[in-house]
Amino acid sequence: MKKAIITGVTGQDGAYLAELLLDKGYEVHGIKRRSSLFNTQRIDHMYEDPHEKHIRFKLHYGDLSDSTNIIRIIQEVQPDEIYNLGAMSHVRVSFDEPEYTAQVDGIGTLRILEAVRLLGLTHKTRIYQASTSELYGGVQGHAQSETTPFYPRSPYAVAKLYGYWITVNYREAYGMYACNGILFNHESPLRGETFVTRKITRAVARIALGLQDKVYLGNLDSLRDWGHAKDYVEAMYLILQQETPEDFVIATGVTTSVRDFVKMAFAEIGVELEFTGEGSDEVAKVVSASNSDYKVEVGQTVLCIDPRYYRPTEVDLLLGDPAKAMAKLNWKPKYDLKALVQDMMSADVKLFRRDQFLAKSGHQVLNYFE
Ligand code: NDP
Ligand code: GDR
Repeated sequence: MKKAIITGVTGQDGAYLAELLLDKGYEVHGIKRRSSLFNTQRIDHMYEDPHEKHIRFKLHYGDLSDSTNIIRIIQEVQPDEIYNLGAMSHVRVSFDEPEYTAQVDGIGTLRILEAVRLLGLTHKTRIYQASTSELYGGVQGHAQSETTPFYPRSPYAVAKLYGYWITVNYREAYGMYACNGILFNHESPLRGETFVTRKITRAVARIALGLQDKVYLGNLDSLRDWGHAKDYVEAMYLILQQETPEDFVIATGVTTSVRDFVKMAFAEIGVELEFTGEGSDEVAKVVSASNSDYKVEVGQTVLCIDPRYYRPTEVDLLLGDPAKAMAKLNWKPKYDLKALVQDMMSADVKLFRRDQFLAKSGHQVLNYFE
């Protein structure tokens, strides 16, 4: 039985990847951080009682800022594969926590590579590094591929740039099977609530159910190449199954503005919008609402701009060229953007119907909009 370690197992990708590897018959070891409240909601459905003898999904406490626990866990597990997905993954927040982000997203990657080397597992353990389209940052104007130069535009992207190159360096210096997946944005119903797509689908669902009036967003002009996380974890797995270790861009090849994503999410509840005004004065109002089950009125302002969500340096356009992955990995996404929006919207409407029910029954429900 193959053994895999996943750092960041409690995150969006960690949860989907754990599911995929368990389906493929792996023994999966997830590294989770200690938190004062449970942080395992995304993986609870896979939980196996650690008191039982033969379990295939095991959780270990650990943190990418602590080399000692990384070495101990890798020594104990002797993994065939490590997927390094753990990170402070929010671009905007990285401007507030730049040093921590460098420690975890940059040096954390070194800690994994060096642990494998020091433990003599160089020829046994394959390593996947979660690299990102944010590396391209300021490089604009054409589809970005494995040969496009990098120009990081945030502390997050700069930290990930170190992670990218140290992975390449350990591959070249020590012959390690270590690869970068340069993944463009990928989303799902499990996406963190403060990334823009999930923030939008949650807000639209809450607006539809009368739990909220409007949503505040930042830059509506930025363009992203959005795919579905389920498709992207499949690519991570494929990258570690090749004969020779290489880096791959994973993307859909289609880019869409935040504004158009908003329109698509509202269309899922039968609402058409009109955007007026410019810059921080832009607003979106309802021009038609065809589904009488939902509490949305014509003329209602459902979106305003809050400059708090602007970034000191923005990445205006991301558009990936996945030709290499399609040819060499035989990878192809199953979800297009419309199917992704539908999946996220139906999950969030279901989620907030539960909140609506709880609120009606006198229970307090979460009211956090960030
Ligand atoms: P999430 O933010 O959903 O998950 C991040 C995971 O990392 C969580 O499990 C989190 O734990 C964990 N983590 C955070 N800090 C530490 C730390 N100090 N030590 C150990 N674990 C830590 O991210 P995604 O699942 O969306 O992304 C997975 C990876 O892929 C990340 O590295 C991200 O930067 C990268 N990436 C993501 C893309 C995307 O569009 N989703 C695109 C390209 C790259 P906790 O749950 O406790 O917070
Ligand atoms: P990104 O994702 O920065 O691309 O990083 P995010 O969803 O946070 O932002 C995408 C774009 O939307 C604009 N935006 C807003 N963003 C947020 N979060 N909140 C808002 O209110 C808002 N309004 C507009 C942003 O300015 C930006 O242009 C994600 C993360 O998953 C990274 O870890 C990953 O590496 C990259 O994708 C690829």
